Amino acid sequence: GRIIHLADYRPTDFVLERVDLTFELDPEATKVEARLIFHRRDGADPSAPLVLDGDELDLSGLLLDQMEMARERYTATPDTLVVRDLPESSPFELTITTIINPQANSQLMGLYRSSGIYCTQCEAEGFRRITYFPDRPDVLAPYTVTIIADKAANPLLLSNGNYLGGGNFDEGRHFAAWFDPHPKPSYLFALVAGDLGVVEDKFTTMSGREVALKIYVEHGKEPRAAYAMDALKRSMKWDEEVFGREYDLDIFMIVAVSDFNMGAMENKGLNVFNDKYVLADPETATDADYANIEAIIAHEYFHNWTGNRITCRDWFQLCLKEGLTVFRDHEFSADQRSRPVKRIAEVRHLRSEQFPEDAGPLAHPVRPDKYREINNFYTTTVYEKGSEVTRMIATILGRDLFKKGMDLYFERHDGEAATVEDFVRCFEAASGRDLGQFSLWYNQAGTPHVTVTADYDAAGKALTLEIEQTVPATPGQSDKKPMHIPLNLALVLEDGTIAVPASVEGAEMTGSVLHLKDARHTVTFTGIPSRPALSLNRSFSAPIVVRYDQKPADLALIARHETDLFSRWQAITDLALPALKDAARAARKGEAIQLDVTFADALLAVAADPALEPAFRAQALTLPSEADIARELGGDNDPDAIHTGREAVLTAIARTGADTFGSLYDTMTPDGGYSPDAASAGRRALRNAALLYRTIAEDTPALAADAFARADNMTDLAQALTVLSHRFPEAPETHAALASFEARFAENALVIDKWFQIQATIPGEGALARVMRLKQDRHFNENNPNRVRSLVGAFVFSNPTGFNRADGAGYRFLSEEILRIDAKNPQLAARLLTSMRSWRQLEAGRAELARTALVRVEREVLSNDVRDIVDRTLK
Ligand code: BAL
Ligand code: ZN
Repeated sequence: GRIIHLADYRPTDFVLERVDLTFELDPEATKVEARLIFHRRDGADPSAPLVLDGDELDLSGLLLDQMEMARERYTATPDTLVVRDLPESSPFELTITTIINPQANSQLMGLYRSSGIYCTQCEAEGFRRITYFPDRPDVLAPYTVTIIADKAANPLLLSNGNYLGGGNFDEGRHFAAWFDPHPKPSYLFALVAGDLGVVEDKFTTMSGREVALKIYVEHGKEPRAAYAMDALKRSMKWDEEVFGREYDLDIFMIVAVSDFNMGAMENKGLNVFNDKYVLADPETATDADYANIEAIIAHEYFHNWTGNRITCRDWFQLCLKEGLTVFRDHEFSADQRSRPVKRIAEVRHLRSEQFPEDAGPLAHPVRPDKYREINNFYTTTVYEKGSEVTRMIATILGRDLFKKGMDLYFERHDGEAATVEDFVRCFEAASGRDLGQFSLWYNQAGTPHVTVTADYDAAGKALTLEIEQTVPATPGQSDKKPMHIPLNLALVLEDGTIAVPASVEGAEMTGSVLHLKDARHTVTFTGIPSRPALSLNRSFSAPIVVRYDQKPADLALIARHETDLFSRWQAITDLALPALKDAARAARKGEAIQLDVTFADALLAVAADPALEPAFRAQALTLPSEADIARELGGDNDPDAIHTGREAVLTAIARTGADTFGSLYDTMTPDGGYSPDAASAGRRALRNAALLYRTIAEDTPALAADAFARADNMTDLAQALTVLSHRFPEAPETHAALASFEARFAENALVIDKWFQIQATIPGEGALARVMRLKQDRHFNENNPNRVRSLVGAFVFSNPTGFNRADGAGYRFLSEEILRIDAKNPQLAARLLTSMRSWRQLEAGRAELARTALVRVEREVLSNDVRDIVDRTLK
């Protein structure tokens, strides 16, 4: 595959006016007739040919204005159709016929079959697997779609927009026609056909229009779509109230399918979802599943404005829709749940997924300037860091000006394919601020490091901070410029109050936000009565790494008194990390660890504080992961030592806090039946954290086995099974629990995925053999992405000791999996291979074995997707 550059962007020579598609569905030979009306763009070369994209296509007919085209006027290959001698200015109609095979489409891109259902996935470049087309996001047109199919097998025929009508044909066939009046790019096209159950509801928009809501799921699963429907209605209401955005068609449909590469897809009026993010009931879904469903339903719905009404000019602008829409779904969840707890979860996710990406060989800017395979840029950098960049605009401008800028964006660009520059200009216009330097966040990769030293002058009652920012070198970018970093901070005095400085010099400050714009700042706060503790990057105002050598007593003060709850959690984390790093170093040398008393006291004080919400206390008790510790250690990492050290710290806390955990386990019991709301989920999370610590202290499976037997919901059941199997993999209680879980949920693939995932993440040497055995299990299906991610994905991404075996067998296993999966589903294979992104941080022996496995993939790989990842990972 060749490399595509942002700088090479040119508009098309031809403007697409209308699209009229007819599908005659057949599992192995679907006939697609595309009637496309074009005219040559004003000013375009009058002799330029029309060049259309294809992918594995076979042209079976081509008409120009209903007339057969002369053979010498066009050239068709599987991946392109070039048509010459077209009219200079008048519109013309091309009719293109292709025959495609949905049943054989194992890539799950374009039109494919999932459990007997026809469905499509077109983002980013799947439409070109259906017909020849200008398959790029800046080509927008209204679509009419007619679907013809066997009625008994496919009573349901769906596409984008509003339903026009339908009827019966001969031989048991029928048809349905749909019209989408909103001009859209091809990546938002969708078609679904088959036999599905439906859950129906209605929503009345703020201007009083009634919208029919339909969620389609496999027959019998309708009750499990109720929560998704509720989340959808809350999303629609929230977008009206918070962003002033109203829905714009007569119908909004969601279809759940079981074979899907992504989480979900925002096709206009017809979202297609991975069923994992639709189906939930207390018996089969965890609290985390409910939260994910709520967030993803909202995310895809919010795309209707940020992505669909305003789309992207080209794929380099992907963050324009994704970063912004993640920001919107984060805000939605924060409003529906607990804002600080949500923020903590977001930051944990960003640090564990995006920070390693930004610090490794796959680092790229939020708005990349080149790509070889666009599928590989649906990354946590584009999504989550993109969201943080949007959040920083809101922080810098303040709520009102941010809203004014968003309104201007909708007003200026509705119906257009826009760029990041267009977006930023709206906030500049709304605020009168220059966001030129700020825009570096879109173009410079790498996580900025901000180093702070503090000096308190007691006589002058002044605090001076030396603040230095550096942005690490990343692939293709060695010299970085200083960024505009909005650093929210508080000076916490000994009595727990927050100091209000008389003056601030050395950097601009708005409210509690310090604006860092230079490589170095010397900032002086006056009127500070005593030496304060420094609470930096409150609410995680910027996606940076802060380096400040804070005394443990100061961190404990912040953990107790900060008004910003995120910062209280951060202080606990800052106490935990040195302890965990020391423990890893000690474990590597075979030494015992000494638990830091300040850390243990601060942690247990938070855990026991009834004034704090349970979900927050549970977050505090969830120590940084082994991957977090590895990242902090920075290199020469031994995953076994990190694991052993962390276990030692957990054990010390479990013993010190035995009373606290005992009483939490007894008191955080449910009041009444299961409810997925955030407060109830928080109590379960805290009780389940206590279960873990109690089990560690007691070192027997009894309590977890009891919890497993008593659980009346999947959250508690899955946690009990995790504690049992991760702590006592060979205990009879564990074997019994795994067997009973499997027997009880054998018919529910999504629950069996949890069973795979729990077993795939059992730490230690036995993991690889266990995973290989589970691959032979009757429930495993190598063609289903959810199954592969639950078993192979969980092992390579979330089992640091099992995967990083010192003998390299984990890496060899991954290389074989990649090569086999790649032959069927390159996107899935490429995604799995990103688990190797931090291989250079491993100690020398493992790093060499990892490199050898990567070289093998590089030598034997077939797809552009995997080749792109492996080449960059090795570079
Ligand atoms: N556009 C791909 C799926 C999503 O981000 O919503
Ligand atoms: Zn999205």
